[in-house]
Amino acid sequence: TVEATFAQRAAKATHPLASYLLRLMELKQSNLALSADVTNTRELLGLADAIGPSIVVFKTHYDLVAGWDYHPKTGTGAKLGALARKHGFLIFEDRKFGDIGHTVQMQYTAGTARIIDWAHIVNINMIPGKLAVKALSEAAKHWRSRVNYEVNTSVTVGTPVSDSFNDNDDESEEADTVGAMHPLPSSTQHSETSSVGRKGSIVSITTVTQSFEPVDSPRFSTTIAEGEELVYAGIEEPPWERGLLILAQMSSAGNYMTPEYTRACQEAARENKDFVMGFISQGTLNTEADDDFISMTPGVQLPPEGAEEEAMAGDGMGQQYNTPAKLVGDGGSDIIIVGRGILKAGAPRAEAERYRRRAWKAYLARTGQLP
Ligand code: UP6
Repeated sequence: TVEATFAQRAAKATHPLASYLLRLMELKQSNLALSADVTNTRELLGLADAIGPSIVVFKTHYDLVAGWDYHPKTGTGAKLGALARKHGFLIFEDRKFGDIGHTVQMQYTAGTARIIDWAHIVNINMIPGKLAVKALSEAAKHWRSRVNYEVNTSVTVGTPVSDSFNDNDDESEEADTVGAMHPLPSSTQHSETSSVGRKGSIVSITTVTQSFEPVDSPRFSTTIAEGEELVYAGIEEPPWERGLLILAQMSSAGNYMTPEYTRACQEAARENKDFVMGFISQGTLNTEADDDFISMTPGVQLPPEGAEEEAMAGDGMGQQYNTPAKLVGDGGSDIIIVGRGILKAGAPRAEAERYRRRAWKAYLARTGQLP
């Protein structure tokens, strides 16, 4: 798969969310994920809006964000969802689940955060064993059937959205679940109708383009330098599916993930193909003929503009950095995950574009698309 283009892989991918993501990558010419490690919601949403055009995945650690609003319809998850639809990216909560199956199921679907409602993608540490993967997969299946049910029963073409949802904020799970993805409209919201196909049936649903207070975090209001065109083009909304990444290799020095452990992760992925869309790894883990998993790689930094592209130093706390050329080009990784390389830059937007261009070029070179 390292030589296949994202478009070719999208066409034959069996996981709907993986297929969507690969198409999104081709369309936006981006294999960049932003690791949005900021500590308040204002900065988080400001980042999603400012960097959204350059990325295909927005990675969160919701538990380090102060003031995360847990409201299913108007909270931080729902707002991120609106920005994801606006710019075309998927939300990846880097929760690194790591407990027994029953517990991770509950952590994924319940509690205050209700991660499954707003995160398209989550990931898991394989330490507890393969059955934890199965447990998350079951939870996602259940969630999806509930969403299907909700969409089929409560939303029909032409029905004003405001009538379709329960506004009384009760504890009803169904109302909350759909509400998270289709926030209640306010007078400033505008709605449109689109078609979504699932399980072979086309259901017309009314989507709401949510508007909320403008996010004008001064830190991320930098404009793109002249000549740096954004490449975003429109794409339909993502399928109502959830996906899992298995944490198979880490970027940190001295981590305990042995080759044997990584092989076990590959096995678990192959056994749960309908839910596992890929890996967090330091390169491609597609080692068998049938494998077509997406690899996302953290531990990425570029030297300053103009400097030779070579390995960067770590952060003094174990993190090790490599360049897009090494990870995507030589290692066969698909998506680079960048946090501080972009967040700490003087002009984060322009810096995100620089990472996007470099990672995309490494992909083009790998797949023989450079002249
Ligand atoms: N991350 C790693 N290495 C891994 C797995 N995950 O760094 O093996 C995550 C971190 C952080 C991000 O939790 O959110 O990727 C890297 O951020 P940085 O680019 O600022 O180092």
